[in-house]
Amino acid sequence: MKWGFRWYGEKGDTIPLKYVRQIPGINGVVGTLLTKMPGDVWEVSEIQELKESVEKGKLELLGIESVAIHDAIKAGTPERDQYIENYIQTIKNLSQCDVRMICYSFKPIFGWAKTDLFYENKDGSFSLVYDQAVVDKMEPADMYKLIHSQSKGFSLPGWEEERLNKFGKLVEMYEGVTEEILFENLSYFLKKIIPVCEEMDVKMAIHPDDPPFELFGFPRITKNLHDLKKILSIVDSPYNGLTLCTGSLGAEPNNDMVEIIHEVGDRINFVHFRNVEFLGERKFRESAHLSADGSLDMYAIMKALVDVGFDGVIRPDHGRTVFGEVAMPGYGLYDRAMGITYLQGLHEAITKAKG
Ligand SMILES: [Mn+2]
Repeated sequence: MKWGFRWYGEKGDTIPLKYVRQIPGINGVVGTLLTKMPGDVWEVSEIQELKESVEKGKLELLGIESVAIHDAIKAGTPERDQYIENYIQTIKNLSQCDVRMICYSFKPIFGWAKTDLFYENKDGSFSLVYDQAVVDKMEPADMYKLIHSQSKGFSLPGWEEERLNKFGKLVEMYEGVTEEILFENLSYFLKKIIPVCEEMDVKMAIHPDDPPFELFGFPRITKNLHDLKKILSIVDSPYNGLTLCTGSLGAEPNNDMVEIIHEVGDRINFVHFRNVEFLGERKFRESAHLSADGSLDMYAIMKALVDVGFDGVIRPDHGRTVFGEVAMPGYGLYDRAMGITYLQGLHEAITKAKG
């Protein structure tokens, strides 16, 4: 198992690698190329540059989060084949640079959504919050305005200005794309790329919906155990795998994280560890990682991962904004560093108790 940290690159992150390196037990980072648009080929020289910058910081590049999927592939338009070819080339180029894991998602229009990026907790720290009652009063495009008005100047992944400018076109593109069609389009994509992943030894890890329930009526196919099993059955290969994001799936109380891990544990290629506190019906707060601060039993989740023999990349997910830090909401240094240390404590105790 490798302990990682999400990192947006020297230009894109507020946190220098030398600080990430000081987190006890850390192995590396999960990186990205922020300059790349969905559908672009990631050139070997560009990947190599990212890898070298990580290695110069005495850390390992543990994977990519994310290589985004072009909307033509998700919507299933005739241009998709060209973009799938590009994706295949990126897989080959990553393999050439010895990068072995790609996190991605297959969500139309919205990658993730929250309604408050700086909700003040009782202790004076700040959390991301989702509240369906707020969403119900909004039009989809308002979500961009809300996120931008609260992002404090940070460019948030999935909420880039150019996507808002294209919003009307995007909605048009997905007209008539039901959950069934979206799933078929994912099947089409996976059947083309997984054989290449097998040959190149690059594991795919699809990220679940955040939140894991319907949003503005757009189709969502990565919400629960049923969906995940369906996706895994498209191509029965360890290279067609999952990102287990506890805070995404766990935001729906009916998603039993321990059950999910026991059912699909052998196909989990990447873990995002995060806790959420249920504040009401479809209303939750991204709490500190500690079980006592949220609604998820982090001990039980970690134990399930140990029990199924998880051996991939694991990282803390969104943290709160604490200690007066100025950072991208969810991606400050301090709370994620406290989170990973807590998770390592759970992991050590569980593995030692097993003997
Ligand atoms: Mn996640």
